[in-house]
Amino acid sequence: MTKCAIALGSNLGDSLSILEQTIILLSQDFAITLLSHSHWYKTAPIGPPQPDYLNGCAMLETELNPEELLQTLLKIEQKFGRIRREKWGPRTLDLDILLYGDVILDTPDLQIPHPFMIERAFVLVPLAEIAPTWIHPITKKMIKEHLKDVNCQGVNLSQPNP
Ligand code: PH2
Ligand code: MG
Ligand code: MG
Repeated sequence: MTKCAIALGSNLGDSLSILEQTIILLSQDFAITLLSHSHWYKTAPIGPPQPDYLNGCAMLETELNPEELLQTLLKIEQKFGRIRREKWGPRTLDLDILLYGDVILDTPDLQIPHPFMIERAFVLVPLAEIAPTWIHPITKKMIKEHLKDVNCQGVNLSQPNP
C-alpha cells in the first residue's frame, strides 16, 4: 500500500456536488482507502480567462500502481463529462496525482510529483491542510515550507468555518 496525494478541481457545472461525489466514489473504490480530504477552496483561475475553481486535495492509500491509479482517476473524470479541449481550460472535474509515496516518475503521460504543484497556491493551501510535513521527493522540502514561497491571494475557503 502506498500513500498518495491527489488534487481535485472543478469550474464547470455544480462543482461542489461534483467534488463531493468524487470523494464518495474514491472512498467506495476497493483498491483505494481514503485517508482524509481538505476543505474546498474557491480559487482564481490560472491560465485562460474562465470561471473561478473549487479546489481541494485528498490523501489516500492504494495498492494500485501510479498508471493504474491514473486510469481510475481518468474514469471518474469521464463520469462527470470531462471533455478535453484547450490546455488549462475550464473543466467539470480535474483529478491530478500530486505525490505517490516518494516515487519520482517522468513518462509522457504521467509525471510524479506533479510538475507544477510547488508553484500553485490552489494546490499547496489544501495540501498543507492534510499533509503539511510530507517531504517533496525532489526538493526535499516539506509542503508547509513550499506554501511559504507562494502567493495565496485568490485562494479562499469556499464556506468559511462556522
Ligand atoms: N487547473 C488548471 C488550470 N488552472 N486554476 C485554478 N485556480 N485551479 C485549478 O485547478 C486549475 C487552474 C489545469 O489543471
Ligand atoms: Mg490540473
Ligand atoms: Mg489533470
